[in-house]
Amino acid sequence: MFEEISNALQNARRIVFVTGAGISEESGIPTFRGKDGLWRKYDPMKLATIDAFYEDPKLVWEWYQDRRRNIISAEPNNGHKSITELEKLYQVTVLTQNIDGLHQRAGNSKVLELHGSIIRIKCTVCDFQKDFTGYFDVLPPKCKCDNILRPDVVWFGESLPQEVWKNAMQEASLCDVMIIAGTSLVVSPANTLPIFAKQNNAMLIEINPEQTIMSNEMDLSIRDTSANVIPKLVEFVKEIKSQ
Ligand code: BV8
Ligand code: ZN
Repeated sequence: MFEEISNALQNARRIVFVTGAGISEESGIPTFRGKDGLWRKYDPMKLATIDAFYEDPKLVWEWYQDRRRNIISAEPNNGHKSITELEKLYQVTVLTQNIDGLHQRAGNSKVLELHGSIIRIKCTVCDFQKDFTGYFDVLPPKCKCDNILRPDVVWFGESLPQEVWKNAMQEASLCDVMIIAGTSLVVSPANTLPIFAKQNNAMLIEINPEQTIMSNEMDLSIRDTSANVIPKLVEFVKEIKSQ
């Protein structure tokens, strides 16, 4: 599976993962575009906007409360966990579009959350924010300043947290190997990260059961799931590094 990139893996020092909903699919969290992406009859792309929130904050919160319940009860899978293993062999950074915190719960030590976190909540007005894994009885929940709270995620039309995005571009521009796992690469600017890596002549590896809009740019595309492939990558690297 990895023979054709063994030299790159042998000489690499810095590996960057770009991940999306697909890496959490095997933890029981629906993807956005997969067959189970729709929530009730709403298109996630429509609900994940500031307009939808101000139009009907109760509805949008019901959606996030549903996802929070699912995410808080989920467990990281072998895809997430084997990245922690890989940290023993390389300098690994994870650039994730996921808001579920499963990379961190799997022990991945360097994770940049490009689109925020569903676990963290913040006030729409004052600078109150905190991680919260509880359940809200009243929706939308109110801050002590009496304004409504929101999940600390990036909605469509909103800019990414600047510091996080700057660091992400940096990491992408300095990596030797970029592994793009479980993302359709439809959403920007996250989908530009492989271009930064290519500019640094990094090796691009795609792990996805399906073709994506950038499959032709990849040096290697593996049509299988992340929980199947990443553990095998760790075994392969241990093998070649022990020779
Ligand atoms: C911005 C947080 C500056 C919230 C998310 C028109 C054209 C081009 C771009 C735009 C446009 N109009 C607007 C834009 C910009 C827009 C955008 O990209 N829109 C897209 C839809 C066209 N981007 C933005 O708005 C960004 N901000 O640009 O700011 C700006 C500001 C003002 C005005 C203009 C510009 C903000 C984007 C962030 C939005 N927030 N999430 C929440 O989650 O509730 S995005 C959300 O959707 C996710 O975070 C993720 O990024 C995306 C879903 O994509 P994936 O994760 O890849 O999931 P998907 O289901 O698509 O694919 C899963 C893949 O996994 C599949 O390929 C599948 O085959 C594979 N898979 C399945 N199972 C497995 C697997 N792979 C491996 N193993 C498995 N087991
Ligand atoms: Zn407040």
